[in-house]
Amino acid sequence: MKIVDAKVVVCSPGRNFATLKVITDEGAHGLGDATLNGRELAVASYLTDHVIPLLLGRDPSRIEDLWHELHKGAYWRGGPVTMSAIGAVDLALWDLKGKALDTPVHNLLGGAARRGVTVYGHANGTDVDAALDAARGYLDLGYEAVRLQCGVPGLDRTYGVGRGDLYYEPAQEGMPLQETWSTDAYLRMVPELFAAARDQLGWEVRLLHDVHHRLTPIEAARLGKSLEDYGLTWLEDAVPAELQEGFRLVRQHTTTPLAVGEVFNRITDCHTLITEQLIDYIRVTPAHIGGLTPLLRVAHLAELYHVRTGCHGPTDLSPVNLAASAHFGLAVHNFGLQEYMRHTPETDAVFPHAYTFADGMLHPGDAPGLGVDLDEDAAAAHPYRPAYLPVNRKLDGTVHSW
Ligand code: EZ4
Ligand code: CO
Repeated sequence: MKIVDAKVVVCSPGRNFATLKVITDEGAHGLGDATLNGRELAVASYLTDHVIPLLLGRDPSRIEDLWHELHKGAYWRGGPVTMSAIGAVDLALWDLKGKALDTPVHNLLGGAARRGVTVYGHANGTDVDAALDAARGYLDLGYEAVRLQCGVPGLDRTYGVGRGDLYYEPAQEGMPLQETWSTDAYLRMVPELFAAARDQLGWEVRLLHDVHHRLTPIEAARLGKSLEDYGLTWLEDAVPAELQEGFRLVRQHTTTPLAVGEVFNRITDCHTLITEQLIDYIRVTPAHIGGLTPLLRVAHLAELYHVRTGCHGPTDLSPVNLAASAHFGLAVHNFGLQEYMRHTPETDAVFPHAYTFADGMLHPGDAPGLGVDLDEDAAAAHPYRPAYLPVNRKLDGTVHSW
């Protein structure tokens, strides 16, 4: 089998997605997700201008070898653009291998290790009552776990608070929006949210919260301590993790479980976090860590250190990435929990897929490969539209992490 053609399709069925399609001489095709929110065209160019020419004529069954060639062969290793491009190739090759062997990718990864992939939904609202109403909506849909986010009194908008429906989308068309931030107001709000949640929702539901990289280690330690009585499943991205040692300070002070990793793109971004047991869940995701090949390596390292997986699963990655996460989550022993934000009907129409949701779980289905297709005619009806994540500033105007 040989790769005879490949292309990148960029489309915007409600939001932008970049998809790599690799075609073989036997007429099969594999799909990879190349989406990097707000930098879609950079990954598309990396693939079209620099990677696709290298793939033509190559044997797509040699996934491990091609991965290392793309990673080491460029000399310039790592970074979100490079690793998203390599990740798209890797996913397309796993998809092709499954199709060539007429078996779902989870079978190639060791086979099903559980009934399904337990997921959490995003419940949010402008205030505590609205967030808890949204959480009840998820429980009615069968979810066992929900992430709770709510507005911060005194701030116009904050991360994680959408438009009150199932479809949260932080990227906005045009130039980036400016949002504002107050750590003090935020730290007052979160414990009130979770006290009310346990009071009104009870203790059966698993609860999570995403700090979105906005605290320092000592602030995160204080937040973690203040949430201990509410039994969170995890506190996410408590601090930016470029400094992995920063998590030592958080860990020393709180038993609230910690999760991080959605912006990581290499195993070296998390090896200290894992080997020092500074976290409980590693949230790297197939498309951004460089594909299923390195994701498996991270998971196997994590298993030794009692760290479970919790792949990032936002709607700003396509159904191709979600399917890859579902196959991985079904098969890997130390799977923890999967983020699941529902894609819009327009997105689902462009990416018909075999995975299904029922009773709080995703199942990848048993279609060969990843089980996702790309309807190119439907995609062509939704051309790329520039859109960016917001920029965040403290009340005095200083730029802060968004
Ligand atoms: O803000 O994927 O846990 N989920 C998240 C996401 C991220 C977006 C950024 O593109 O933090 O909502
Ligand atoms: Co997050």
